[in-house]
Amino acid sequence: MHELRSTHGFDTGNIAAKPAARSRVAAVIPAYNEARTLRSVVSAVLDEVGLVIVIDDGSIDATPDQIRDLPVRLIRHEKNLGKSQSLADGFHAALIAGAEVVVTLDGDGQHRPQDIPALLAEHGRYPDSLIIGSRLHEKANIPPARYRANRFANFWIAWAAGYPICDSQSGFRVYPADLLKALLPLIGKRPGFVLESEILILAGWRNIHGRAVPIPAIYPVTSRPSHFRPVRDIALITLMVARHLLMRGLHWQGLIASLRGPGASRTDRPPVFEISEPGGSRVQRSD
Ligand SMILES: Nc1nc2c(ncn2[C@@H]2O[C@H](COP(=O)(O)OP(=O)(O)OP(=O)(O)O)[C@@H](O)[C@H]2O)c(=O)[nH]1
Ligand SMILES: [Mg+2]
Repeated sequence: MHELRSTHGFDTGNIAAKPAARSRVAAVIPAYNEARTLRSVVSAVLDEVGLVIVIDDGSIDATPDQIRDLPVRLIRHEKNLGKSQSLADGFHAALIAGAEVVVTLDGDGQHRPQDIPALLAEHGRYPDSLIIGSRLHEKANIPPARYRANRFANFWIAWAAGYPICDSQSGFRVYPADLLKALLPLIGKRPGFVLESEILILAGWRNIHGRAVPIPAIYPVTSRPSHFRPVRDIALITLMVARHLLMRGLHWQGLIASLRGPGASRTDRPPVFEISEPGGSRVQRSD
């Protein structure tokens, strides 16, 4: 890994113009061959947070060229290391820069930067929680195979974490810096998409639950093919979950807690999740 640009931090650029509440918020954006969408994503995120960190994960297209003139911190992996490692490097850079809050979102345009304020508002109400932009209530907009893979992952991760989880695979999240400082040293290097799932489990064991904020499920017909390889990536996540379950003697009480109440993952009855409306009121939704 090397840093292409290190001059951008919280104390430079247009940070002074940002509302104080957002000035210590960093966004971490992993990007692997996202030349088509990255510039518009990053430009919009710059309006929302104090520092933007982009990890170019060994892209072989023009991804880094798209943002060279923007005031972002750009980290480059010489070869592709996976989303987990990209996020981990971004988290470390954000913490070193003094971030108090870290937003993550994808570089492919599936997460709308204009939804960042809604996630940050939920963070403001629950500053110790992990906030998750949740998409699965929009089942009709999600390719069926991706929807099924997400529900499969939800079941196992909720079991291991010990509570019902709406959307365990969403990369649109808000992390309190203290949570990252506590968990990153425990996790180390992880392949594929494993890191985000493992954080949910380890946070759950500390009674830190993900709180869902509804966001649209965006799967444009013109988008590039997903990098997510359902068999390999779900297998890696399942192995990680199995390891944690075995370490905890299968954690049966976690299974019961994850199935309890409205968040049940039974397939004969659609799960109902407690999610926040923009005004802060709580409603029950089903997918
Ligand atoms: N898949 C993948 N994504 C990476 C990698 N490194 C960074 N990323 C970024 O991680 C984000 C998520 O990747 P996607 O392939 O879109 O995965 P996803 O959004 O979970 O899957 P879809 O819902 O099918 O789009 C994107 O911003 C990628 O550019 C990598 O090695 N593999
Ligand atoms: Mg995507």
